[in-house]
Amino acid sequence: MKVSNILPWVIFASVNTLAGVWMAGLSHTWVPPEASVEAQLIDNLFALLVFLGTFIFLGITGVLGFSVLTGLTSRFDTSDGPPIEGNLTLEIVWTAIPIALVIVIAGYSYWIYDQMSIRGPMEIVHMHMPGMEAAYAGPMDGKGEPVEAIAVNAKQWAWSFHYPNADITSAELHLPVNRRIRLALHTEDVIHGFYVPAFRLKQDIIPNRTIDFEFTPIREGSYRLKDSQFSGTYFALMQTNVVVESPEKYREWLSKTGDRALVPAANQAYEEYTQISKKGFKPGWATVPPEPPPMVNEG
Ligand SMILES: [Cu+2]
Repeated sequence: MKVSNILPWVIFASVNTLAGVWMAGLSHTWVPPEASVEAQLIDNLFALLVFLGTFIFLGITGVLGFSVLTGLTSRFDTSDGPPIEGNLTLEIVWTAIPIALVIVIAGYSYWIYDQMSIRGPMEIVHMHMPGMEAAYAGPMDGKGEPVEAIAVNAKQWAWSFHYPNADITSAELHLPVNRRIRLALHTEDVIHGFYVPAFRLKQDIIPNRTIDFEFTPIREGSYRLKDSQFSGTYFALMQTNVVVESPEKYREWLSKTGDRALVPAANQAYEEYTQISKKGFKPGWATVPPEPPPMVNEG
């Protein structure tokens, strides 16, 4: 094959690669700031997918555009195109490449999932790579720091968080920065979804089962926890703040909150429902009344 035939393809592929790398870099600006170690891992996977998508998209549209521009026939040529039957080499190549890509993406995704070691459903389905010991984390994280254990309670339609070491309950999730967090996710009624976009983490909470869920917040700030499941009428209101703060500030918050009395948490779903029923509005169909708001140390 003559160099003059290969060179344009090499240039074309290099331009595509550069465009792909540029888009992959750009993809980090399309998502919320990375507030957890896991978010960094997920964003790297996302960047890889953006790179591959860009390369393939430009590759195909480039060849298509080139073919259209260079393959134009003269205005009055009504003859048929050459009867191309098939090309075994081409068919093998365009089958092998996607298969290889899928294997690479699947392997990399699983490696990332394992790196995250969020535990979560892994323990329930025992989905471990053959010969790979499950990283059943003990009370200490890999650096010998104690894992911060917090119990998360979900119900229609409110989140509450119990800190067993300080024996306090809060309607907001406070977390110390750069510490391994282990949440014990529990629901009192239906399936709810623990979803924090800034952490790029989502875990469904299943009735009659407590799911351990681990991650490491790395960026101080206030983020939103949402319910990613349709858990009924007021699911959209099932939101609260996630506050990531310095260990000092966290300890301060724990002790301050410990001095406050237990009171019913502010709960928009409950308030709205109570108002509506006070007005005597009858929707005409059965609806699930919200659970009474959780008792939290906010008195
Ligand atoms: Cu919910």
